[in-house]
Amino acid sequence: MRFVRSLMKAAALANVPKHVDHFSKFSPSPLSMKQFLDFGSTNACERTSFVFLRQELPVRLSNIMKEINVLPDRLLATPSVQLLQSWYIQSLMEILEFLDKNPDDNRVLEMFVEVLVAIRNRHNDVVPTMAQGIIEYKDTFGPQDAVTNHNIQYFLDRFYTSRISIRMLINQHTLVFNGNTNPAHPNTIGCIDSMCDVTEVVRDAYESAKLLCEQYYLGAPELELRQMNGETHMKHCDKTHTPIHISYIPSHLYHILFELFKNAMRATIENHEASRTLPPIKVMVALGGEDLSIKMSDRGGGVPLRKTERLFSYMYSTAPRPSIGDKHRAPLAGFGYGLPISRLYTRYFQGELQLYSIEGYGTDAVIHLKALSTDSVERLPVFNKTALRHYKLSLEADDWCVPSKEPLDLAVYRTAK
Ligand code: W6P
Repeated sequence: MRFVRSLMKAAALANVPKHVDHFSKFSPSPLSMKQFLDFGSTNACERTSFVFLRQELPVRLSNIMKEINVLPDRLLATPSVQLLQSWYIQSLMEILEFLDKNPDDNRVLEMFVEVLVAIRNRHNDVVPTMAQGIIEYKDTFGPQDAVTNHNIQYFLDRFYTSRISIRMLINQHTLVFNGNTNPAHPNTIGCIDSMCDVTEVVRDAYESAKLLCEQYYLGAPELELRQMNGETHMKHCDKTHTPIHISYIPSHLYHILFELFKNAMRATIENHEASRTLPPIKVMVALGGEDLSIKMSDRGGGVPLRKTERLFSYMYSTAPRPSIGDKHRAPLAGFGYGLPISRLYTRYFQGELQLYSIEGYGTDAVIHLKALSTDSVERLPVFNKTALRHYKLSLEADDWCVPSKEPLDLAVYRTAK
């Protein structure tokens, strides 16, 4: 019996590349915030969601599995990336089991939820595992060239976006169809809040970052919060006090803001060690007809322009994780991938995250989100020829001059009179 089962398992495994080829030929189908909300409201139908997901999850998994396969061989061969690939293969096989199951059978639907939960857990540590792969690669082959750096940046942005989107689909299905509604948040459907109070999330994220900051530094900068509800057309409404609501995933927004607050607090404190007062972190929340924007300004001394790109670089920010109990570990150091992944969260629903730093003064971090749920549509990577071309870019000569360190010897040009 065991023998038969292991034979079947081997057969399934052997068929995986065929399935990956098949499903990667489809483009992922981006959902809008409104579609996510519809899945979980009155016309919610677990059967429809199941039929959609048993196709869409393999499509999203296969698209990114194809892209993992074009990573540099030396990175692909690391134990971490091998482990990661085995998770993707296992999860894909588990979902494919449902392709020939009856959607009208409630036991099938129940089993599907269980499998999704198991898949979510299996992939919990994808980010640190991938980071470990990058470390192994860097340790073995040294600091990499600009092309490798670019390719890894390009790949990880797409890989982590894919992961965010797959987890979003799994979270929505498992939360909406487990029968519970959250009484504290009647407007939430799964993990989406159709009335997400942005200012409230800003305060929450500030308070958590403040606690962490006080543990480490014995103090934290104050928060100065202002808002402008530019969509309030009523004369007697105070634009600075009418709450600002959008359809969004509060946990994503919290994650982004918490990360930004940690960075702003650390910069502020380390830049004012000598003085007795700390300049506050100023946050402005503004709602317009199209955008919801949040600007967070610190006076932490800023970062030189040359180094701002590095703040989003996976290669640069991949350092061995500080061991637990390490006295010198800085809890506000930004945990490596915090900023790049926060930017992916904003872009995932067509938003953006930008840093504008003034060296010698401070930094403005600006988040732009879509104010309208009809504009909030998933932004998803697709594996096609264009994507493949990005990896094939070779190290050709740059089309801008390289400034020379040697002063130009103008004597050469002096012509005889
Ligand atoms: C800094 C560096 C940084 C990154 C992100 C957010 C705020 C800040 N402030 O100095």
